Amino acid sequence: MPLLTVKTEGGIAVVTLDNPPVNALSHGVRQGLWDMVERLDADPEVRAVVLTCAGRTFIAGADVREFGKPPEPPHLPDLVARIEAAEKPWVAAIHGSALGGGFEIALGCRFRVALEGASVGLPEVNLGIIPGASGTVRTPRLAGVEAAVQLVASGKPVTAAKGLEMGLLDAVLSGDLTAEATVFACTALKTPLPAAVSARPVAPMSDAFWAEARKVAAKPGHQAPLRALDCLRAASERPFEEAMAQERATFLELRGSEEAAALRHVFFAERAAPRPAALAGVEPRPVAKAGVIGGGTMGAGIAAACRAAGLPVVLIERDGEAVARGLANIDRVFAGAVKRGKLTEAGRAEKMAGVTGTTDYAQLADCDLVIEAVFEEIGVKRAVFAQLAAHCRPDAVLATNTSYLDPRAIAEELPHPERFIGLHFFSPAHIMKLLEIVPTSDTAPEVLATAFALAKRLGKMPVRAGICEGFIGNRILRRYRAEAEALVASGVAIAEIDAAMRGFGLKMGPFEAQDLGGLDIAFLQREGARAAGQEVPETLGDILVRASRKGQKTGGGWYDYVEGDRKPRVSPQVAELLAGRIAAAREMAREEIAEQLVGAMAAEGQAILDEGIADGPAEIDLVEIHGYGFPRWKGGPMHHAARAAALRAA
Ligand code: T1G
Repeated sequence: MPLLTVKTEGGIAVVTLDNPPVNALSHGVRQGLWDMVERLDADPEVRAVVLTCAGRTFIAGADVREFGKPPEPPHLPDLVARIEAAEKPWVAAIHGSALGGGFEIALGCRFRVALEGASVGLPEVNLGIIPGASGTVRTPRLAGVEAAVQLVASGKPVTAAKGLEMGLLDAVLSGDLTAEATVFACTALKTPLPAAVSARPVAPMSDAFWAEARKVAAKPGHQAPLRALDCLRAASERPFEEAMAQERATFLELRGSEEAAALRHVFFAERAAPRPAALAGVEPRPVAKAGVIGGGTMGAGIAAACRAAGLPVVLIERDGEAVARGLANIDRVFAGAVKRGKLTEAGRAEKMAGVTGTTDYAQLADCDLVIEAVFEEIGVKRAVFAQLAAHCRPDAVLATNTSYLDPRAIAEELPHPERFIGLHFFSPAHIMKLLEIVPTSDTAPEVLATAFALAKRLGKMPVRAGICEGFIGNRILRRYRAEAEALVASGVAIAEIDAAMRGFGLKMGPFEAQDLGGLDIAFLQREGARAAGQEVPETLGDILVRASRKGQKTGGGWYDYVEGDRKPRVSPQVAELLAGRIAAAREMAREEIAEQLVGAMAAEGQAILDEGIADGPAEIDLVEIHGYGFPRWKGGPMHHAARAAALRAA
């Protein structure tokens, strides 16, 4: 198949680009488009050109796989300029998404029309770069600075309807896109053409506007959004060519940055993880109805996630009161969605109508999948699975949402153990993207495939984890906290450690995070292990919990809090309690603190890999990014540690 084909009728040339899967702008595509402009300009029969794409989408952008290589001409900015300078006006006819370089090609066209449901965007900051082919320069000239800032700095695409409202598009069409775009082109030829986008004026904005935009866009250690704002400002205050030069220089500089390498790593990891090679050709079991056992925070979140994905849900609780509480917990999730404008009241009612709350396990008889999310106690969980064994179909997938217990112990007496699997959701389960999928040696491949298919349906990022204490994420978390405590013991200030991790890009440091979540959960686990005869050394956290410092909920943990205020304050009582365990105060550079803690995470990750608990370093990175707030633009602890090692070696 040629990359580009053309068909001319009634003076309108329809050019179709076909470069699966997403019509990315590879070298061949750029050259093909360039040649096409020349050819159609020279064709006396052609009066206007409609550019369409085959397959699922318009051009999704530059070819990310070519980013590591030196750029080859024709360069994209030149191609966009060439299209804009064509004698015959081009109309971009967009379906699917016009993203990055794809939208920039559209900016070079004289008109942009899109099919209903399409989207347009400049997502480059998500890859640690900025638009590199006039996105920061032409967008403000097309739609004004505010619209351009919204599009470029957030990296979030907008729908066609919104794009029309913002002035990014000339029309939203429905029906047959090519036919409608051809009609649009014919009509457009009847009136004088609008100026090329590069020739349009742009109104500069105030200092206050830019200060606010920077505040909104800033993320520690993530330079692309702010550099994009610099370019947008230049574009609104300086001549076109100067702004283009600044954009190009910034683009090339960022393309080689650590941040861009990290975000490319995450881009490909996120696309590979949902489709593990081991499951190629394995058909998942169909899931049309789900059961959830337990209506607490976790169970309700899981039930809401299933329901939001369109599955009818049966919620089981132990008595009528608990059923009512569980249903209220689920409803609260949908009420929150209504408040945020994501759901209508009618939608909320429809979602809740699809949830059956009951104490009767017999109601699970027609469920294809049941997820247990009851109290983390082996006896309680085993009793639930005995009920499931009695009432569920033998081919129904039965899952436990344990975070620390050994799934094998939970399912010890379960008939048909091939249908059993661990599904470790993260709280709040309707929001957090990570899903650790924990098969046992008995789990059937199609049951594993069903878990991956469920993750996709729920919009989760699935990562297979082997069985060990804490699976992947919580095992690394434990090591990270232990390392942070070791730093405290060595004399580094608690607040310095938290500040260092915030500076690295986490929302919270390790101690602030424990104060928010409560220190008692991990404490009780350690106590449980001690009671079972394991040797677990006394941690600093244990000392605090024994002094009733369990975190914000008790007015203090690693820090003190005053009522009604979540701001952590350095605690003299903590200093006193830990005095005997802490060396003399010492200074440590924040960057060094962060490197040491991330290094510890990566070392634990390596042990996890060596034991076969995770399939690869990229999967570990996804666990940290989607479950624990690790900054995407650092690529995850494994990527970060590997890059740091490579830089030291260089
Ligand atoms: N380059 C190369 N491969 C890409 C690609 C790209 N830009 N986008 C997607 N793929 C591959 C992807 O790896 C997967 O491959 C397959 O396509 C399907 O993707 C100069 C600097 C378009 C909304 O950031 O957002 O333009 O795994 O599973 O759910 O300013 O892909 O099948 O082998 O995601 O239907 C800016 C990124 C680039 C767009 C489709 N563009 N892509 O979603 O499929 S920078 C982007 C997407 C740039 C200029 C610059 C989505 C999608 P495989 P998928 P999907």
